[in-house]
Amino acid sequence: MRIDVLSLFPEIFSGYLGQSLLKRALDRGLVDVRLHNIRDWAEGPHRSVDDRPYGGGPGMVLMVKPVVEAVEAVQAQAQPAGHVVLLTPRGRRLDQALVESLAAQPRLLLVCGRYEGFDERVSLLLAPQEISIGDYVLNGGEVAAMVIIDAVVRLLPGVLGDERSSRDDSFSGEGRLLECEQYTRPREFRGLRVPEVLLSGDHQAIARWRQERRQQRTRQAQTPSTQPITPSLKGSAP
Ligand code: 6GU
Repeated sequence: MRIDVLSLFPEIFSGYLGQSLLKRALDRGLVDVRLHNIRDWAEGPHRSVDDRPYGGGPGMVLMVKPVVEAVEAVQAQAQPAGHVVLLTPRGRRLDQALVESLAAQPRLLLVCGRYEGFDERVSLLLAPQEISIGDYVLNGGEVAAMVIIDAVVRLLPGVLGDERSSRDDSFSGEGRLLECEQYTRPREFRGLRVPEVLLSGDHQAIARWRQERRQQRTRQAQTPSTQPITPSLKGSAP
């Protein structure tokens, strides 16, 4: 997959892309991420990318010309054309189903806004998919684009060592249940013991227990409550 990122602050991405799973995926050629600075398509002595809104009001608006011309120039750099995504708080809320549909694209073009938003003609001309990562306002789309890159890349074939681990993730697959709790050594820490069933070697019983826990955790996450979603580990086994 190729991912083109268009931003006024492309440097924001390098640190994150240079670490861990994303770095490994890039090094192995499983994904090709290209960063582009929208300001490279700005004109005039000040290379302006934003201006005051017509009709007045606070803040600045991203200008249509540099954004649209940047997208067109970046599209022309490679085949096939990228699926254009505009990161904006007014977009469709990101969830795992949307991440899966993005991961099925051969190429993505992620356009990050800053300031009070894009000139509306960006949407009219590019007909992008508009995506938000939640109901709160960020200073720009860069962190949202990184969220998308992170969530998409781990679904690409070969990125995770074990293909089962993304299938079993929270929100994935049948019913989109949360993951169940997990434990590793030691068997007991500060009086908290690993549930006995996980030590039993009875694979059917373990699978049954895990499925029950996934269902229970999902139900509890959907119910507003201050209760912990982990059962008490003190005392006897469940
Ligand atoms: Cl994609 N952009 C901005 N600026 N704020 C957001 C967002 C995106 N998603 C949630 N809040």
